[in-house]
Amino acid sequence: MTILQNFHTNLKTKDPAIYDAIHREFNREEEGLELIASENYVSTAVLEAQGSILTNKYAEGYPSKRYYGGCEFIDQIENLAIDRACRLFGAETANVQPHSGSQANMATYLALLSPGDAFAGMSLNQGGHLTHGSPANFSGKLFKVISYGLNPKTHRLDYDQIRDLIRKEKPKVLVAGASAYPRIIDFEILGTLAQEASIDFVVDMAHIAGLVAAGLHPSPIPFATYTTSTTHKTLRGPRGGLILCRSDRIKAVNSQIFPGIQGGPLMHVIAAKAVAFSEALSPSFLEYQKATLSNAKKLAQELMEQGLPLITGGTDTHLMLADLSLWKDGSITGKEAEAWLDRAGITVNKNTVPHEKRSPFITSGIRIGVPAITTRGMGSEEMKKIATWIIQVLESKGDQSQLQKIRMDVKALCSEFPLYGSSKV
Ligand code: DSN
Repeated sequence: MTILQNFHTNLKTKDPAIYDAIHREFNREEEGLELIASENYVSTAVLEAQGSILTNKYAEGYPSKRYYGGCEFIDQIENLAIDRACRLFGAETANVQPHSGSQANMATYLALLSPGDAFAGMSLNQGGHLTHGSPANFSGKLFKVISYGLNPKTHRLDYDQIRDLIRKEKPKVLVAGASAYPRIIDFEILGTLAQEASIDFVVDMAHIAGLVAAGLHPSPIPFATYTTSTTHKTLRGPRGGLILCRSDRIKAVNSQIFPGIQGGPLMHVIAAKAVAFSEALSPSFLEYQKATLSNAKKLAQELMEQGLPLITGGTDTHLMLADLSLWKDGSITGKEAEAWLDRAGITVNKNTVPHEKRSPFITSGIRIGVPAITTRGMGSEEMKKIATWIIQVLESKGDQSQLQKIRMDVKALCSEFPLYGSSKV
């Protein structure tokens, strides 16, 4: 029996269309190389908790303060999730109810700012996130946004520039964190800048939360008013959000999550978060995060040795950003590279580069991350092969027969690292 058959015996007969789509997605995940930096594979224990009967329960409110009866076991689950999150990150307290990272960020902004107030955040096209002030997002619509970016020469965060911006523009909050930044973020310096200006400091550590939990990236917890995260990236839990803070700060953010922007918490997801936090507290999680970092370094080194320029010349984290505008004649776009790699069974996403000249729908870069392939157990040898395939795909310029051949090689490699111990559904 494979995991899908175990999980979906009823679904198969009751809703074959959905079963079939899940089955096909499982095969896609199993047979391809998942290099989207924000994705990962959860454990079967996380899957079981998230697929559990807890989805039946309404539990608006917080442990011991619910608006519905019958919450005694729900309270146990939420308290366990909070305790484990606090132990994992060394935080005083937590809100584990945000349905997503966006909602975690929204709750912290609303706890600290009124509509029209100003905050400073990293701009999306320099590696930030939509919720850090993009005009297309609630964060850019509700608040005045002061965007900071990277040093144009080094493509690294420029802390002097951020200090000057804070002094000049006087935002009420400094937001840090990134979706496509391959280097360590110095939360101590940023926290000091916020402190000097007597403003609050919010850190969205979604991408690096697993590395922070393992002690392999400096923690923002000692410096930030609120630290937000998703739970499904390097942290390898279910899709969802999380807020960590000091005990005297929790009330403001709790009331923004509920009743402010959410109703009933997703208790099946909170149970799955609790399971993932427990897994992240185990020694094997540290080994996993160490392997993630060494795979990222190896893949980056191989790509660069084979001629593909990376922004900042490498990585300190789980991801890297390839700059196609500097590769050969610069004519290949991120959009083309993403499509060709997809046809070869390698999933990445197109991404803007710091000096981007193309639109965000076309781009000149691709973002490449290793958390998912590291979860499968791949290591140094595999990174070498993957780098070579990426280069071959780019050199193929989309030639269908070459992409098909690489796809077969990718599939053969993936069959040596089966997901959930299953070789075929
Ligand atoms: N979509 C996520 C990412 O890929 O980085 C951010 O929310």
